[in-house]
Amino acid sequence: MDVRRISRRDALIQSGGALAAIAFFQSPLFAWAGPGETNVPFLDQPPAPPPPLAGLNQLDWEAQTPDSWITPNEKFFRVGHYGVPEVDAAKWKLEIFGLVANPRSYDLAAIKALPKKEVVFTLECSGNHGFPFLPGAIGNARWGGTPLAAVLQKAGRKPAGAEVVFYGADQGEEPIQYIGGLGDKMGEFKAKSPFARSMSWAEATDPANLLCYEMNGKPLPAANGSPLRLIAPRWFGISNVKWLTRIEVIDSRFEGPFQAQRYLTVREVARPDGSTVWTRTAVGKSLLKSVPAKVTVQDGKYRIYGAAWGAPIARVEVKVDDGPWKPAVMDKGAEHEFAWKFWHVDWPSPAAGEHKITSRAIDKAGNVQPAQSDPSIASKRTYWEANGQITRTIKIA
Ligand SMILES: Nc1nc2c(c(=O)[nH]1)N[C@H]1C(S)=C(S)[C@@H](COP(=O)(O)O)O[C@H]1N2
Ligand SMILES: [Mo]
Repeated sequence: MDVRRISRRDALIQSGGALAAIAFFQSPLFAWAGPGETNVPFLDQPPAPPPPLAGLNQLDWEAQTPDSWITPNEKFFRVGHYGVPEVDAAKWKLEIFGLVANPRSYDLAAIKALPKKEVVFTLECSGNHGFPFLPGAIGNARWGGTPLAAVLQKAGRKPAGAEVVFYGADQGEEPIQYIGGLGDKMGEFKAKSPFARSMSWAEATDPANLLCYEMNGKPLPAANGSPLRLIAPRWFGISNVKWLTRIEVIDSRFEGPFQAQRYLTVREVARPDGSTVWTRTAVGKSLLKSVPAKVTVQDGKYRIYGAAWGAPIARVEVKVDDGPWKPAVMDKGAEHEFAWKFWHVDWPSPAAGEHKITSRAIDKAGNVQPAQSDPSIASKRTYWEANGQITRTIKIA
């Protein structure tokens, strides 16, 4: 049996002996702090989020342990723009309609009767690290459901069908601006709007996408979208529509508020002549990213642990203060395309005093996670898509 492919908990059950468990726990394959290692807390602790965001249930990077590669359901972050809607699973239906040859609706039993597939995927909110109070809107789970592509193909796209819209059961009031008529002033009214996001037909039929009803082997929790959500492993959290009730195929781009209004990245981009031009682009696909998660000490020897995700990760490098970039040891996750990778670097004997620790991920295409000074980050005037390199500060006694 290949021990690298089973979780520590499985190993404990299968080994059935405390000695084996201890040996396993100390194995270098399971980094992220074994017994004897003590946390050295970062000096730059995040401030508390504003009250409306208090229920986010953020990941605490410094509390991660050897078991933390999978985030337990009760520790998984939660974002719901309109709160958690009440959905009665017994009456719930998923409707597939619009520009399809065979519109139909599924109840939960019909969805569960379809072929089952699982994916380990690290879901990150596109606002993560965009604010000082939001460093933990991320988690890694084993999601279970049925491939979306087969359901869409069975519905059959009509020739004019271009875009697939995913509607949640949750809705809220969104402002609509209008001009009443020639010479009239601008006005605004509020309109009920369901949470919705879209993808092109090609993106929606990506074999990675799941109609998901299970999270880490348990029924999907209400806060995470039960009875059914979209899991779209190449995308930021926002596209992973929860409480899914309707899928509509339309002939033009979808312009709902979470697609075309609220989730835009605005940049002030420098032009060669010294002027700037303001751009707006949609937030959607995940971006290459890493963080230094925690520092530990054991017998005077320090170690930096972290994670990397958002693109196919090739390697991670770590820099202390203005020193050289040093390669990290990749510990866990390599075999899971869409899951975060855990890594560590030894920091044998740091000098006493304050230090800055920065990590950067490099993907398989050779792209490097941008520095904060990189134009893609420095020109940003909104907080989404904050995938710039992250620096943490620590004091060594
Ligand atoms: N229906 C619906 N789906 C939604 C949202 C929402 O408000 N309503 N929020 C999105 C955002 S912004 C994120 S980050 C993820 C969070 O998923 P989680 O709550 O399971 O962590 O759900 C996404 N799906
Ligand atoms: Mo999000």
